Amino acid sequence: MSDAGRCLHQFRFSNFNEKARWALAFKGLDLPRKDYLPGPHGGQIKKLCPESFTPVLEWDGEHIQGSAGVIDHLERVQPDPALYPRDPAEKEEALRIQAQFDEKVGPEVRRALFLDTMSDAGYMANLFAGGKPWLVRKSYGAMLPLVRPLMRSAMNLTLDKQSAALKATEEGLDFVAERSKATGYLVGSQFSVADLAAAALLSITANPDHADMKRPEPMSKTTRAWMERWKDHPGARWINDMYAKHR
Ligand SMILES: N[C@@H](CCC(=O)N[C@@H](CS)C(=O)NCC(=O)O)C(=O)O
Repeated sequence: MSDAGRCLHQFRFSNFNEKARWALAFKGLDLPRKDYLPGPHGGQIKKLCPESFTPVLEWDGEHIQGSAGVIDHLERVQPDPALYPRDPAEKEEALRIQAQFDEKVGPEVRRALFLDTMSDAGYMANLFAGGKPWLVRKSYGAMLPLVRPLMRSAMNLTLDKQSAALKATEEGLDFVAERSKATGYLVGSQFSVADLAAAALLSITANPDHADMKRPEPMSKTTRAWMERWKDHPGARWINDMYAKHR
């Protein structure tokens, strides 16, 4: 199959973009990626799609915005290997779990992370602009004080939301630890969209050993403290297990 006219428009460091990357990899699709920097990305993405958010899958002239839409598209164009369970009741349950993580846990864990760590401009620039030339990384780091207010409003980053965000993160980790006890998976006895969504969106608590999500070393002080907070949670161990087996 030709990959011409197909690519992933993405942020390098992002749990929702990681969800789309994982789905592509699971389907054996190694598409080119176009990296955007949070802040300047808005106008560029809006030239492709109605909203400013990533991921956006470009597929033969179509632009599919949002991780769930990307997965749904991939299930149609490349059904094997499947991410949707064959059994209709299991499929419904897996999609329900995906929606719960997309709507609630994913944004909350991201909010908790950035509230704790976004003060480290140099480290943030490294995460987002990692693949860019040195000068771009340096200028992006210098620009971050200007970008931060945009990030604050896009992700609703205010300190009064911190404890709810931490609580939702912990509940997400508790949920996966509990639900996976019987079979290792969240629905039935096989890896599905539910596991992929939960593990990708929570991956920012676990520092999985994968080039797309592993934090650059040395970690900033706040990032190290964030990792320490979750490292012994059984949910974090489940995420690393899903990465080892399926990513
Ligand atoms: N529901 C969407 C959420 C995507 C999302 O929140 N993307 C963030 C990055 S993690 C983004 O691009 N934010 C910038 C913006 O909204 O302009 C999905 O599942 O993809």
